[in-house]
Amino acid sequence: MTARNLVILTGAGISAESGVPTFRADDGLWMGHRIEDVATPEAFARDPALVQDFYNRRRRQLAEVRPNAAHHALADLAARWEGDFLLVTQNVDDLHDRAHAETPPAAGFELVHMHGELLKAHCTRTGRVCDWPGDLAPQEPSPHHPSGRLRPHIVWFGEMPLHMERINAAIAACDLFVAIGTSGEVYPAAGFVQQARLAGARTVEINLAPTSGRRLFDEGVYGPATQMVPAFVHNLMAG
Ligand code: BV8
Repeated sequence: MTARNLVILTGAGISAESGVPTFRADDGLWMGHRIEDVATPEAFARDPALVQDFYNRRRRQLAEVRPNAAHHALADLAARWEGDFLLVTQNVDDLHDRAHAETPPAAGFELVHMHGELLKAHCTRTGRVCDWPGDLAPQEPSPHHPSGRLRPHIVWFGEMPLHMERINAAIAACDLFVAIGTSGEVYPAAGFVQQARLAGARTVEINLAPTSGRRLFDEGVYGPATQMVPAFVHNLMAG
């Protein structure tokens, strides 16, 4: 079967070899923090300085990392794919964006950050999003509302992910769904593969090692993303 409509979901594993730490270190901490202490609205209300500092450090780190061969392979695929191709990333880094800027995609391609973006902030009163490459102060005044503050444009636990209608529609119409570098621990992203199966799509998991959701995929490809993704893209384009 030649695939026409493609949905690829990426997670922290695709950025790991660029030097961006994944979320679940062995001790279950996230860069030394418990998730509930840095990635929830309650954490931000309780300790805005801690949360802003956590994201400021990660935002500054983007200047030191670059897209890797896996990001570039997906950009090559996006440039050559003749059908629809939605790339859904859970990552808040800009490595996919930079790879596609270097290799402009074909018309049927779209990239969405379902958990937000480190290089953006939004107003706590209006929700308006703005580019923000620098640090955010604990009580960063918002340019969009006199009593608003700027917070990281990040989807925290308990908040609704972004672009869900677009994502659900693309999965319902896809004939190939590929998950790359994600542990499948976080919902609703972890449920996308079941939606793709219901849509009749072929499903592939590409990861360093089999995940707990392995049995949900028709096919598993295991090894470092910088080796597995270019090979997968080559085979896919070879038909
Ligand atoms: C919501 C931004 C509802 C923060 C993130 C059931 C249904 C719905 C919700 C829930 C549910 N059960 C529980 C929930 C609640 C919760 C949830 O899923 N909790 C988990 C902990 C159980 N979900 C939510 O809260 C979501 N919101 O459901 O809202 C709602 C409904 C109505 C109204 C309002 C709300 C929001 C979730 C988003 C949270 N924000 N990110 C930030 O980045 O700072 S999630 C964050 O963690 C990441 O974005 C990412 O998505 C996730 C980490 O997952 P991965 O990317 O997979 O990374 P991980 O480290 O886990 O795995 C890395 C993988 O890479 C591994 O498999 C590893 O083997 C592999 N790897 C490593 N190196 C390599 C490699 N692979 C290849 N090559 C390598 N070199």
